[in-house]
Amino acid sequence: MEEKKELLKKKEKDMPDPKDFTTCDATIQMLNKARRDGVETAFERAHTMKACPIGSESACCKHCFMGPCRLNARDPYSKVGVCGATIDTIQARNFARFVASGCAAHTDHGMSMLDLFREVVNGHIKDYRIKNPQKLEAVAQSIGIETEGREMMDIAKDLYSELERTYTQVEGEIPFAQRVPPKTLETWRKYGLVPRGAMREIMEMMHRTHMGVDQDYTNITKQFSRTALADGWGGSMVATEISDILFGIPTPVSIEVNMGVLKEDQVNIIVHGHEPNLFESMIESVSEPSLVQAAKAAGAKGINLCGMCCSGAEVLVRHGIPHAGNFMSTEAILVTGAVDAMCVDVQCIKQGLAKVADCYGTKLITTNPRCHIEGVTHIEFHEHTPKECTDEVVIQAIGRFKNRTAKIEIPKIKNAGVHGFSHEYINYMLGGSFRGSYVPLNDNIINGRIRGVAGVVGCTNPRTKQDWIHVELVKELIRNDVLVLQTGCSQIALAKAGLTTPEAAHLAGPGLKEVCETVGMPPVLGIGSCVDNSRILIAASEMVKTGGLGNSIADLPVAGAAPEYMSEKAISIGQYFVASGVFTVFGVTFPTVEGTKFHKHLFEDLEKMGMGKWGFANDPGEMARLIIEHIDKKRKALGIDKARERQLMSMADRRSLDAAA
Ligand code: NFS
Ligand code: SF4
Repeated sequence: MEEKKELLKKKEKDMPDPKDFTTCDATIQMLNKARRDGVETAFERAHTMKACPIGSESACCKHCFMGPCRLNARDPYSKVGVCGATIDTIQARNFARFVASGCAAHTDHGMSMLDLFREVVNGHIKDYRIKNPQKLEAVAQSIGIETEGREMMDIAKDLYSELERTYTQVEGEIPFAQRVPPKTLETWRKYGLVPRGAMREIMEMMHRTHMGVDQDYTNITKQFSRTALADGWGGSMVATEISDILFGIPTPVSIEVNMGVLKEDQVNIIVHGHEPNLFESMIESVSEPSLVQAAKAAGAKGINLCGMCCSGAEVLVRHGIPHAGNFMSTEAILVTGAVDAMCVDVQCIKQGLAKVADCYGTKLITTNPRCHIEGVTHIEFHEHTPKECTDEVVIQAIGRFKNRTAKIEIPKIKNAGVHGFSHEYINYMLGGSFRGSYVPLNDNIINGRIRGVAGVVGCTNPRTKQDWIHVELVKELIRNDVLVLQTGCSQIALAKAGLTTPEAAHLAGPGLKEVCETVGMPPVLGIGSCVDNSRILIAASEMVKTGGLGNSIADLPVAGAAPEYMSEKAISIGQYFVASGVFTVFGVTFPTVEGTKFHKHLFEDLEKMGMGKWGFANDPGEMARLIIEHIDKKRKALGIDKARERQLMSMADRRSLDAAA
């Protein structure tokens, strides 16, 4: 016993200060409280759990039972697996399975949205409806469905059966391939990358990575590119478009972010996960008069609903619901003791939440048949009767409020910001309602005020200081006149840092600052959840279509980054951006051995084939340098580098004039 206590004390002594784990002040405050309360989080576990060096470089294979086989990452060609698989085969197969899993997560989510749409269209579900008929028509038209003079429901039925092909189609190209700029599509066709249905691509990917099938890393790369494209231009894009049709297109709203959105005197409910239908129903339940009354009867001033992670990012842009924090704050927020219920659906739900929730008496509730957690209450969400589940969650939350015993400490930190820049809104914002177009954006890129565009997205990861790389990278990019688009947990990191306000324009370089001030927009545009990365693909296609910036996505002065990623979904997203023509930089770790043929294939060869390429850096300054260098290279190839030089020159002139005055 004594020995164990000693050990515990020692462990605590060796533990870094929470300030070394995160730059999020609210999370730091809660991690300090967690230590006092004897509660452990993923930050401490990441510190004590050393990442396996062989696994982290993808130098091992357990695809059959002659193995597992471990190769030598320091001397990768000195050994092969029992079956003879080389380091390149092993890495490519592992990478392919990350993509397959990530793609499966997004497409299964997208297919759930489509299931919901079908049932709404068939009239079997009355709790949801088509909220945005204009969007329905626009999406239908974009894939060649006749809309002129037709009933909305007829168009909707056709749209459903067309979009179902995104998942189930055995042969031929997915519907949204029609949105891809022709030259980009030509490249895909040349290498056989245009996806059929996602189910088929994922199945073939799993088959080809089975022991003894595809053993040429270049051929495996083709199939995982195709699988990833079935995510970005398929499953994810359908999820976004159907959500817009059913729940409305996001437009900029001012919202509050951070743990300070919790209210001590109210019943606090957090929704954490990915599927908007659960959240939409929860919004209904918390405003149900009888439940509000019940909350008041229990002594609460009301019911306070907040989001976290992607669920949060998605409703934040649609309804302006406050957002309590990103992935690495989900355990920490329970330490406040103020969360009465945390309701989760799928993806990025740490099992560790169960123990923390238990310590503070928070009701943790799973709702999706795909995601149960051992020992956690499950209240299944049925989309035909959605409120049965969400009303019950509210009732449980009220019960917990009434019997609160945990000591409550809510960090008094809230950050305001503007979010919800859908591709449609960017169009409108820049061109106005009569002449909505991407011409002003392209013009400002061509004349050099905006140097280029970067998508900074993705998770937070306890193997690096939470939020730090996101924030430093984005600051450096906007300082250099790069307009930043954001989704997912990254968007929340920047919101907490105050960069999603129009006032943040003063942190931008002179050109970007001028554009932001003219339009009244922040230099950092929050777009939504991770499936909403598909909005960035559409924006990129629009930029190509608008003209003046080349013929394919690969010609654009744009780049992407997921500086603190942790999930397989991020790998799938990264690969669909790369295959679409975007230079994409990841941080934290990269699952390849440097110097191998496969590594070179991802980091160099794909670009020569007309696609984008991967990059890696751990330092935000270095990451920014890679991105800016790439943007400048593309500007030069487009012949618009001179415009920027002139623009910078005129700034210098202006400054010398100022000095003279
Ligand atoms: Ni994206 Fe969303 Fe966050 Fe990462 Fe997880 S919540 S889908 S995977 S951790 S950004
Ligand atoms: Fe080893 Fe080959 Fe089996 Fe992989 S497939 S575990 S490399 S024998």
